[in-house]
Amino acid sequence: MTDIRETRGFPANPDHAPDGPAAGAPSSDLAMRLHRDLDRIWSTPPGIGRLSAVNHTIVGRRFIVAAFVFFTIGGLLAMLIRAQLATPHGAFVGPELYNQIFTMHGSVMMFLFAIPMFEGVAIYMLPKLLGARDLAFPRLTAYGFWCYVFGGSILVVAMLLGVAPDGGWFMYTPLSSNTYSPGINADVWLLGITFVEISAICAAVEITVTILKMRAPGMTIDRMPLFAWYILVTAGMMLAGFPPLILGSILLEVERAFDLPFFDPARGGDPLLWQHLFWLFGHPEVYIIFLPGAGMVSTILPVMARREIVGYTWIVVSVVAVGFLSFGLWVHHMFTTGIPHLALGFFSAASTLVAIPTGVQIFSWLATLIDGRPQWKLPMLYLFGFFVVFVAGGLTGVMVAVVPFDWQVHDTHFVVAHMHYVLVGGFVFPLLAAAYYWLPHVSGKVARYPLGHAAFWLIFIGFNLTFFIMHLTGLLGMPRRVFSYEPGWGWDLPNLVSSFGGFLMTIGFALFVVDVTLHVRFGRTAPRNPWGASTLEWATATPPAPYNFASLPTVSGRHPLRDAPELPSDLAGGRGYLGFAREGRQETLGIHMTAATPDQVIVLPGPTYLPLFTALATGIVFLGLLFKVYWLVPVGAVLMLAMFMLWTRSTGQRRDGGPLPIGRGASAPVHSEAAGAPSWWAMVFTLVADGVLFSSLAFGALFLWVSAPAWPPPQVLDSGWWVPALTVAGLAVAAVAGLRAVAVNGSSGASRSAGRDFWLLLAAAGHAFALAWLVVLALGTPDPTRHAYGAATVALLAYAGFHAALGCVFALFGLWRSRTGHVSAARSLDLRIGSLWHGYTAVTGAAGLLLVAVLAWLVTP
Ligand code: HEM
Ligand SMILES: [Cu+2]
Repeated sequence: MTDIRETRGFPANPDHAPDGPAAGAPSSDLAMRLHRDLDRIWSTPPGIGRLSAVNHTIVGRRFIVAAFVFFTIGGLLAMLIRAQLATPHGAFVGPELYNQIFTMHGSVMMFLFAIPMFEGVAIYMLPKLLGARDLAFPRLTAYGFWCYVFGGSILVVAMLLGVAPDGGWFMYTPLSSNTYSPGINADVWLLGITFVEISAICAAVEITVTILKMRAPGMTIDRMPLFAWYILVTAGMMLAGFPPLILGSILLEVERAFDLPFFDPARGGDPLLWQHLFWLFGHPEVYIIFLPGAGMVSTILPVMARREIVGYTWIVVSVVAVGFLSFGLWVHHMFTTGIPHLALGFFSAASTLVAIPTGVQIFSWLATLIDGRPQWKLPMLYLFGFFVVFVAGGLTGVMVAVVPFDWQVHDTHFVVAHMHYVLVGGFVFPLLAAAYYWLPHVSGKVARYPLGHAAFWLIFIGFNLTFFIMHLTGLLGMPRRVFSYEPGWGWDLPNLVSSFGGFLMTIGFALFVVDVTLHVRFGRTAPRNPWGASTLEWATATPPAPYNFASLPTVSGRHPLRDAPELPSDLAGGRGYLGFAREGRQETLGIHMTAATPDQVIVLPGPTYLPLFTALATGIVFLGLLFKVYWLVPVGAVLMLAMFMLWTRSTGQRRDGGPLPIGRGASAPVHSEAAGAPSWWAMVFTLVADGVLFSSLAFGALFLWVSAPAWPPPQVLDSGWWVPALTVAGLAVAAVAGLRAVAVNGSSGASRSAGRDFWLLLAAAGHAFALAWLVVLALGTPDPTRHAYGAATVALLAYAGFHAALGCVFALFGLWRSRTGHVSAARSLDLRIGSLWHGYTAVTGAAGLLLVAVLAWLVTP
């Protein structure tokens, strides 16, 4: 309660706030003027200008709508599948088209619906839940959105042209290699999905930084809303889970385009490497989809049960545990590939183990319901659906974790049933609950007609009809991914029932769409906080203003709105932090990660077309690769780089500001003068993801050496020791020079700027020097198309080369920023970010070269 006593009585506008309303006016006028000023500063231009939107509320909504459109496309494809399988000898589509349909259904649902939908909800909700005005990197939000839409469009357009991917959503080699998939279909998948993954990585970095650095003052991590915990863990898993897939896709595309045989067993490659890389991503992926769903359950259920969640700490611990455990399970998708018995036993046991933390959450939810006073409102109904469906899916999950059982049902419709029970149960039902729970927030309205109930029963009954029966169809031996079957095998009736159920479910979803449309068009005005929730998103106006809060809250517990019911009006009255408009800048607060005290004013960029143009440039790169017009690739890449440079023109300051008043008698420096600025952390987390990519590559090289047939290679790289040594020396010089530049920049003295510029130039030179030697090494590598050894070596060298080249850019960028006055002793952010890159490049470069040397030594006869 203390926070609100502090809040009350604070002037809406501290005198020192530069262009706030004048002191002395009546307080409601002050508040009105504040809202007007903030509105002007934070608004997105109308008309065509909407393409320049970077605001999280707008872009989050766009993500959600786009993901729903893709869900509809995936759903229509599912209906085609069910129409085809409804009767034996179905005649809707032939085998080729059927392959495309189920591949696109799976890929669209996983990559273009589930992940972006969760990103959209997180992007829309997080700042509001945490008490901030936007995410850490609004332009990155928008860039991610465009990458997602463009990448997804490539897939959909390919489908309309009849060249959609057709190798299944997990694209196993050798089926997806050139020999068996000669057309463009597989390339569409590899490039389209990688394009979309860029947006996933952007979102993961930005979500992580936002949660760690931009919570409301006082919101220590043990006071964070559970949804933020789930999203934080999910984002961390994306940083570690997506890089293996991105790497795998790049390697497979390189194999397809340039014949480097990473996955070709005749030339030292191994198709199992693809399976490892894919499932290193793929298994965490199912938790990346489930955890946000569970986060929605943990948010909505206590409100519906009118009781605080039971076992907050237990839930947090189990979510973190799931995050870690899920990376040790991937091999359970490969039980039938002939792996050693010991590994079978280990991964089988580990797989049943995840049932424990998942069980902990289920019991917490049940305890909350039992001990609370649940109300049967619409979101609760969908939560009920979640419980039934998800628990059933969990049970069949334990069944398929048992190896002998899995051997029986592998690749049958039993697995299709299991997978949909967990995915639809774990994500779609919570999502529908969340839709009804948060719709009043998005639209400011409550529904007039009770269509949501009818939709629920249609979806729930339809779903179980479709998929419960499918367990049986699977046990009767019907394989998945077959387009037709013979009558009289006992599969006729169950398939017909499944298809009937599928159409029932579709009618349910259609009703949901109708309901939401009616709600938005004709709903009644919602009361503030209609469910009586205690989290901060309900402290905003509904629908929310683009700045969310006219001033920023302080929290002193897990239930800010319950502890201080007057908080919304206090914030709207400008009596929290930053309750003023300063120099027309979009400002929000950054906090110390653990102490949760304000430690910086984060200045955010406004609307701009640059994210859209950058995504278009990225699209040029991908289209160049897809259509094998390779000269387009560097053109697009240079354009991209130039755009990113333009982004930075409006970033940072050209003068030292010192501590700025932030209201409530406190002050903090602007982020470019703070030690732990969001962009510094963003670089750290980007490098974490990058490090996982490097480790996956190293794993791949060693895996091929250990397991692939046709080793050792006929020839090895014979470079002597001094070329690698010179390369590492160049990278080391760059890293040290980067550190020196930061140190000299922070010193006082006449030669400060000259010294800094010298070190930056030296860093660039070090990278260039290393890059030249890396090229020499690559040219000396035995023909990479002849054996996977050469291919792996070239891949390792290319990785180091790419980083050295960008290192050069970073160093020169630092120099440019220094010359344009963006760098001072107090403002060293650009140099420190560069220095992180230089250090990372030196470490991975040295490790990569060591691996190249070791590999050469190991395989020398
Ligand atoms: C809307 C209701 C849905 C229906 C009726 C449906 C139906 C099906 C069917 C019949 C298959 C098997 C195709 C075959 O093996 O021949 C399938 C595969 C699949 N579904 Fe769904 N599905 C639905 C929703 C979803 C959702 C929401 C997701 C994910 C979030 C999803 C993910 C997948 C995946 C990953 C596959 C495997 C594709 C492959 O074998 O490559 N489905 N679906
Ligand atoms: Cu798995």
